[in-house]
Amino acid sequence: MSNAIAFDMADTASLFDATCDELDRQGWTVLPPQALGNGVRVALERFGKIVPQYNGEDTWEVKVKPGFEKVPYSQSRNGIGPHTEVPVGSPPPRYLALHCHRQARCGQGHTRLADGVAFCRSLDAELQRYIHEVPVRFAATLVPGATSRQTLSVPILSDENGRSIFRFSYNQFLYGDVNPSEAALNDASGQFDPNDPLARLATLAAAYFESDAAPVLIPDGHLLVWDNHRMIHSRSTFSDHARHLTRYWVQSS
Ligand SMILES: O=C(O)CCC(=O)C(=O)O
Ligand SMILES: [Fe+2]
Repeated sequence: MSNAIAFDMADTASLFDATCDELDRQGWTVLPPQALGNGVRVALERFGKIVPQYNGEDTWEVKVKPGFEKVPYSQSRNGIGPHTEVPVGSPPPRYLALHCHRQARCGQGHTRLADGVAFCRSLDAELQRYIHEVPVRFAATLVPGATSRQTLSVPILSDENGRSIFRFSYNQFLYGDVNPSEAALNDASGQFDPNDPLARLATLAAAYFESDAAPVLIPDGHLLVWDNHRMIHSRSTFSDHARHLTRYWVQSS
């Protein structure tokens, strides 16, 4: 093995160690293209096993497709409220990853991240009790308006096999589904019961995001990875149709 290759491998290994530390510390990290020389899949194997998504495939293209102009959906240009991925999963994927092929050039389209556990600590005693004790029926359709949906009843913050898992969906709490249809959005039309704990949590999370979320505009060729049992993410609206990311779900043992 040449010295240059040996140096490159050592370099990549220390880069990984640094990013793993950052992931542990702040709940998310961005891997640069140099760390992805052997491919995104090889890089993600450091974190766990890539698992199939709602479509049964290992990857999901976060890319604008026609038909989703009015809904807060990954394949639209619309913003998406604060959520964790796959709250109906038991467990949800431990890590989420977004590999950026081409970021929006319009200055928007940020993936925003905030610490869900810190958000929980910011709540009043009544809501703290609610998130720990009251099961919430999470519901997810694969595509807005589809008939088949997955559901799971579990408290927002639960302990599963000795690990704390945080689940959240602004869409679900306000519109009844992780991927609400246009009809569900119109039905609600801004009428929320201010005493409903789920509506209160959705509103509080949106405000928390305004002040505390880190806006990440993943550069082309980079891979954003975050801890989906701890972090909440959202997306800002954008206008550039060419934005293209590939999403991965990673499960750890
Ligand atoms: O487009 C993004 O930055 C994130 C979209 C999203 O929430 C997802 O694909 O899970
Ligand atoms: Fe998401």
